[in-house]
Amino acid sequence: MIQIAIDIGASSGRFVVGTLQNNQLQIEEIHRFSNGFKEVDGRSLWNVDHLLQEILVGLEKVKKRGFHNVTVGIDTWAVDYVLVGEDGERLQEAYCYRDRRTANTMEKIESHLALEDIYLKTGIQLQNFNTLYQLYEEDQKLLQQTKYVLLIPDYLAYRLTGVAILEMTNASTTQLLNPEIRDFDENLLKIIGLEKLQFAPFIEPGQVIGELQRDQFPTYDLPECKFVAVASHDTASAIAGTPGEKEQWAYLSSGTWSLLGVEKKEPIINLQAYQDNYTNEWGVSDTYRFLKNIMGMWILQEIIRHYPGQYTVEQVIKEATKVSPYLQYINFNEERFLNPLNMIEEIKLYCQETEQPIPHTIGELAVCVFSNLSIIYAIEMEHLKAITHERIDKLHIVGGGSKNDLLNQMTANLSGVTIYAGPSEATAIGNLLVQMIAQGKLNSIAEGRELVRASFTIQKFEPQAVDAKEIINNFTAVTTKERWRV
Ligand code: LFR
Repeated sequence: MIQIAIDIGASSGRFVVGTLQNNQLQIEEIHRFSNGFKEVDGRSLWNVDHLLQEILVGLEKVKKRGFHNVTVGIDTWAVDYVLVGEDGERLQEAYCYRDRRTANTMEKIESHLALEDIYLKTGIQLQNFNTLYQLYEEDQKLLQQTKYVLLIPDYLAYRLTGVAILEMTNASTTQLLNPEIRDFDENLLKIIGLEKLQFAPFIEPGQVIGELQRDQFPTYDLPECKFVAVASHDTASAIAGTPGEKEQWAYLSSGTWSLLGVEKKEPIINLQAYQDNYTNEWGVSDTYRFLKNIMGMWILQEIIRHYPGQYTVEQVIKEATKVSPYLQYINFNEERFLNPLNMIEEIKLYCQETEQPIPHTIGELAVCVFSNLSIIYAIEMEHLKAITHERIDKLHIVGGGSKNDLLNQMTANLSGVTIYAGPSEATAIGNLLVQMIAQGKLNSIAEGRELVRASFTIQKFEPQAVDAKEIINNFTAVTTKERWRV
């Protein structure tokens, strides 16, 4: 039986077929579609019906390609959900985590439980978009009618198979679970007014969810599909598909977000991790991803959006190579860059407020983004080392952002570690590996990672001499709020 990964990111989704040939993993993309949230009456919403339709179109293509019997795994971004009623129907539109309704929710929740205690209970970073805060803002009437709160990939699988589950890796990002008991924290559930029964039964990556209910979709010519739970959180899949070997490597999953961290056997939940806002998301094979969310290619995607049809990412990177780097220092991890009305204006405003040169051209804007991302990566590598007390010799960059040679080199220079870039399709690959383990084609993630090393080109970037210290000091000086005029 052949394996198909359905990997849906914030800006696009893809179907990737994976086969093992001569001890190599071959992947082929057979369907791609767009995704993105839309602003509707001041709310940021996903179109989950569109995703479902594209999945059906993709499955038809699978059959047309001659694959009549397949296993399928779905992964998407984390934290967002759909409320489903007693009749199995969707009760509301799916909010995007960038929606502004949770801007002040953490302050409100603090009256129930100190943020520090929420962190110590869950080990999950405090981000106002976590499911916990989103559900806190949800309509209470709807919550009472809710049979299941289903995370996005679980909802899609539910519509296709009729089976409701809660996949563990993604479940951890809700900030409702306690790793000590590996179950819901009753106190947190009470705060949002939900019962544990309103979440579907847990499932681990590798377990079977159910069969595609082909009779429910009579207008589509569909293959026989067995839906397998993968690491349905895209970042969990990406790290499963990262070709790290043994110890002492960090990863940077570079897409809409930049997720920088290390893989651990145990979570690290202490004051320092809390203060630096590091998370402990659950991974495959009982691992934890100790990582930091860094605003990533989202910033660039938003800039490019203002030049409709004019530039591809590759062209923008080329423009950026023509401009001097490190002319502005901007902390892109500030809340104001999460979903500004106009990213370019927000960047310019920041530069104006901090009395720095204002970038104008697409090349200037892009190099400004890459400069500051490379600085933030370097700073976070230091934080990682300090919190984990580990040496880190290598940084594996995977995901679409790993194709950016300019940023890869800048990151190597500032962090002083060797970068191993690729594969760019690590998420789909991680999704496939879990299915292959479930099918008995592979024995473990370690074996899967070996396969990735043997199958894909990984590009190496050695650090070149730059005055990283001075650049980082300048960044810290400018991004310290007290220095601002406002
Ligand atoms: C990346 C990602 C991150 C998560 C963010 C929001 O696609 O899944 O891991 O923090 O999206 O869900």
